[in-house]
Amino acid sequence: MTIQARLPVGATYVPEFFGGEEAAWLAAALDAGSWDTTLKRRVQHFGYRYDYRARAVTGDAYLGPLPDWLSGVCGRLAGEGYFERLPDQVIANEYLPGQGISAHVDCVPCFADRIASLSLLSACEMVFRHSAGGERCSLMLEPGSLLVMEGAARYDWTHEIPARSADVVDGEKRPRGRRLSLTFRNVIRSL
Ligand SMILES: O=C(O)CCC(=O)C(=O)O
Repeated sequence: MTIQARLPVGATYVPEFFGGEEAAWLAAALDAGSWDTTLKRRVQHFGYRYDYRARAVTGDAYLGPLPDWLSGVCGRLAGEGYFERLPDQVIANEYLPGQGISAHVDCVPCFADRIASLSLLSACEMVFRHSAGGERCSLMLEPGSLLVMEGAARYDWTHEIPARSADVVDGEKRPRGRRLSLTFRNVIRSL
Protein backbone atom coordinates (compact mmCIF):
# COMPACT_ATOMS: atom_id res chain seq x y z
CA MET A 1 0.00 0.00 0.00
CA THR A 2 1.25 3.47 -0.84
CA ILE A 3 1.54 5.76 2.13
CA GLN A 4 0.45 9.17 0.95
CA ALA A 5 1.60 12.33 2.61
CA ARG A 6 -1.71 14.06 1.90
CA LEU A 7 -4.35 13.43 4.55
CA PRO A 8 -8.10 13.90 4.09
CA VAL A 9 -9.19 17.51 4.47
CA GLY A 10 -10.04 18.02 8.13
CA ALA A 11 -7.45 15.56 9.47
CA THR A 12 -4.55 16.98 11.46
CA TYR A 13 -1.63 14.88 12.60
CA VAL A 14 0.36 16.15 15.59
CA PRO A 15 3.54 14.13 16.15
CA GLU A 16 4.97 13.91 19.68
CA PHE A 17 1.93 15.39 21.38
CA PHE A 18 2.86 13.21 24.34
CA GLY A 19 6.34 12.23 25.49
CA GLY A 20 7.40 8.68 26.38
CA GLU A 21 7.15 9.18 30.13
CA GLU A 22 3.66 10.68 29.91
CA ALA A 23 2.61 7.83 27.63
CA ALA A 24 3.94 5.21 30.05
CA TRP A 25 2.07 6.92 32.85
CA LEU A 26 -1.18 6.90 30.84
CA ALA A 27 -0.69 3.24 29.91
CA ALA A 28 -0.18 2.38 33.59
CA ALA A 29 -3.38 4.26 34.50
CA LEU A 30 -5.29 2.27 31.87
CA ASP A 31 -3.83 -1.05 32.98
CA ALA A 32 -4.85 -0.27 36.56
CA GLY A 33 -8.43 -0.09 35.24
CA SER A 34 -10.73 -2.81 34.06
CA TRP A 35 -10.47 -3.88 30.42
CA ASP A 36 -13.66 -5.03 28.70
CA THR A 37 -13.06 -8.24 26.72
CA THR A 38 -16.37 -8.37 24.81
CA LEU A 39 -14.80 -7.36 21.47
CA LYS A 40 -11.84 -8.93 19.67
CA ARG A 41 -9.68 -6.14 21.11
CA ARG A 42 -9.92 -4.96 24.72
CA VAL A 43 -11.56 -1.60 25.40
CA GLN A 44 -12.40 0.74 28.26
CA HIS A 45 -15.12 3.38 28.05
CA PHE A 46 -15.15 6.58 30.09
CA GLY A 47 -17.86 9.20 30.55
CA TYR A 48 -20.45 7.41 28.39
CA ARG A 49 -20.59 3.80 27.20
CA TYR A 50 -20.87 3.44 23.43
CA ASP A 51 -23.12 0.53 22.46
CA TYR A 52 -21.41 -1.16 19.50
CA ARG A 53 -24.45 -3.34 18.71
CA ALA A 54 -26.99 -0.50 18.73
CA ARG A 55 -24.38 1.86 17.26
CA ALA A 56 -25.57 4.45 19.74
CA VAL A 57 -24.98 6.13 23.05
CA THR A 58 -28.07 4.82 24.83
CA GLY A 59 -30.04 6.63 27.54
CA ASP A 60 -28.46 4.62 30.35
CA ALA A 61 -24.95 5.07 28.99
CA TYR A 62 -23.66 7.68 31.42
CA LEU A 63 -20.81 6.20 33.45
CA GLY A 64 -20.01 9.25 35.57
CA PRO A 65 -17.34 11.92 35.36
CA LEU A 66 -14.03 11.14 33.73
CA PRO A 67 -11.28 10.04 36.13
CA ASP A 68 -8.90 12.85 37.15
CA TRP A 69 -5.98 11.47 35.11
CA LEU A 70 -8.13 11.56 31.97
CA SER A 71 -9.66 14.97 32.76
CA GLY A 72 -6.12 16.31 32.82
CA VAL A 73 -5.55 15.13 29.25
CA CYS A 74 -8.90 16.60 28.18
CA GLY A 75 -7.91 19.89 29.80
CA ARG A 76 -4.69 19.89 27.83
CA LEU A 77 -6.52 19.12 24.56
CA ALA A 78 -8.92 22.00 25.12
CA GLY A 79 -6.20 24.30 26.48
CA GLU A 80 -4.12 23.79 23.33
CA GLY A 81 -7.13 24.48 21.10
CA TYR A 82 -7.85 20.96 19.87
CA PHE A 83 -11.35 21.06 21.41
CA GLU A 84 -13.66 23.98 22.08
CA ARG A 85 -15.48 22.05 24.83
CA LEU A 86 -13.83 19.57 27.17
CA PRO A 87 -14.32 16.08 25.72
CA ASP A 88 -16.78 14.07 27.84
CA GLN A 89 -16.45 10.63 26.27
CA VAL A 90 -13.27 8.60 25.82
CA ILE A 91 -12.68 5.09 24.51
CA ALA A 92 -9.40 3.33 25.14
CA ASN A 93 -8.53 0.59 22.66
CA GLU A 94 -5.80 -1.99 23.06
CA TYR A 95 -4.32 -3.53 19.91
CA LEU A 96 -2.02 -6.50 20.19
CA PRO A 97 -0.02 -7.36 17.04
CA GLY A 98 -2.52 -8.78 14.53
CA GLN A 99 -5.45 -6.76 15.87
CA GLY A 100 -7.10 -3.74 14.24
CA ILE A 101 -10.35 -1.85 13.89
CA SER A 102 -12.59 -2.16 10.85
CA ALA A 103 -13.45 0.73 8.55
CA HIS A 104 -15.99 3.05 10.14
CA VAL A 105 -17.22 6.60 10.52
CA ASP A 106 -17.72 7.47 14.19
CA CYS A 107 -21.43 7.58 15.06
CA VAL A 108 -22.74 10.79 13.48
CA PRO A 109 -25.81 11.41 15.70
CA CYS A 110 -23.89 10.43 18.85
CA PHE A 111 -20.74 12.51 18.70
CA ALA A 112 -19.87 16.12 17.83
CA ASP A 113 -17.80 16.97 14.78
CA ARG A 114 -14.31 16.88 16.22
CA ILE A 115 -12.73 13.69 17.49
CA ALA A 116 -9.11 13.09 18.44
CA SER A 117 -7.12 9.94 18.92
CA LEU A 118 -3.94 9.70 20.98
CA SER A 119 -1.56 6.84 20.15
CA LEU A 120 0.53 5.18 22.84
CA LEU A 121 3.36 2.60 23.02
CA SER A 122 3.57 1.36 19.43
CA ALA A 123 2.92 2.55 15.87
CA CYS A 124 0.40 1.29 13.34
CA GLU A 125 -0.90 2.33 9.97
CA MET A 126 -4.30 4.02 9.75
CA VAL A 127 -6.09 3.83 6.40
CA PHE A 128 -8.67 6.36 5.19
CA ARG A 129 -11.11 5.62 2.37
CA HIS A 130 -13.39 8.19 0.81
CA SER A 131 -16.95 6.91 1.26
CA ALA A 132 -18.09 8.04 -2.20
CA GLY A 133 -14.99 8.22 -4.36
CA GLY A 134 -13.09 5.16 -3.18
CA GLU A 135 -9.92 7.26 -2.87
CA ARG A 136 -7.53 5.88 -0.28
CA CYS A 137 -4.69 7.28 1.79
CA SER A 138 -2.93 6.28 4.96
CA LEU A 139 -0.46 7.36 7.58
CA MET A 140 1.58 5.84 10.36
CA LEU A 141 0.33 6.79 13.80
CA GLU A 142 3.51 7.02 15.83
CA PRO A 143 3.49 6.59 19.62
CA GLY A 144 2.75 9.87 21.38
CA SER A 145 1.02 11.34 18.32
CA LEU A 146 -2.41 12.92 18.16
CA LEU A 147 -4.75 12.61 15.18
CA VAL A 148 -7.62 15.11 15.03
CA MET A 149 -10.50 14.51 12.61
CA GLU A 150 -13.24 16.95 11.76
CA GLY A 151 -15.37 17.97 8.79
CA ALA A 152 -14.71 15.88 5.69
CA ALA A 153 -12.19 13.65 7.47
CA ARG A 154 -14.76 12.92 10.15
CA TYR A 155 -17.85 12.43 7.94
CA ASP A 156 -16.82 11.66 4.34
CA TRP A 157 -13.96 9.23 4.96
CA THR A 158 -13.89 5.97 6.86
CA HIS A 159 -10.86 5.20 8.98
CA GLU A 160 -9.53 1.80 9.92
CA ILE A 161 -6.49 0.03 11.31
CA PRO A 162 -5.76 -3.10 9.27
CA ALA A 163 -5.44 -6.19 11.47
CA ARG A 164 -1.84 -7.20 10.86
CA SER A 165 1.27 -7.82 12.92
CA ALA A 166 3.60 -5.54 10.94
CA ASP A 167 3.41 -2.50 8.66
CA VAL A 168 5.68 -1.66 5.75
CA VAL A 169 7.10 1.86 5.66
CA ASP A 170 9.38 2.92 2.79
CA GLY A 171 9.92 -0.75 1.97
CA GLU A 172 10.91 -1.58 5.55
CA LYS A 173 8.90 -3.99 7.66
CA ARG A 174 7.96 -2.50 11.03
CA PRO A 175 6.65 -5.14 13.44
CA ARG A 176 3.88 -3.86 15.67
CA GLY A 177 3.98 -4.03 19.45
CA ARG A 178 1.17 -3.54 21.91
CA ARG A 179 -0.58 -0.28 21.04
CA LEU A 180 -3.04 1.66 23.18
CA SER A 181 -5.14 4.53 21.91
CA LEU A 182 -7.43 7.02 23.59
CA THR A 183 -10.15 8.56 21.43
CA PHE A 184 -11.74 11.75 22.74
CA ARG A 185 -15.24 12.87 21.78
CA ASN A 186 -18.18 15.05 22.85
CA VAL A 187 -21.56 13.32 23.13
CA ILE A 188 -24.34 15.25 21.40
CA ARG A 189 -27.22 12.80 21.75
CA SER A 190 -28.04 9.74 23.78
CA LEU A 191 -31.05 7.65 22.80
O1 LIG B 1 -7.12 3.40 17.72
C1 LIG B 1 -7.31 4.43 17.09
O2 LIG B 1 -6.43 5.26 16.88
C2 LIG B 1 -8.66 4.70 16.47
C3 LIG B 1 -9.80 4.25 17.30
C4 LIG B 1 -11.12 4.42 16.63
O3 LIG B 1 -11.20 4.62 15.44
C5 LIG B 1 -12.35 4.34 17.41
O4 LIG B 1 -12.31 4.09 18.63
O5 LIG B 1 -13.42 4.55 16.82
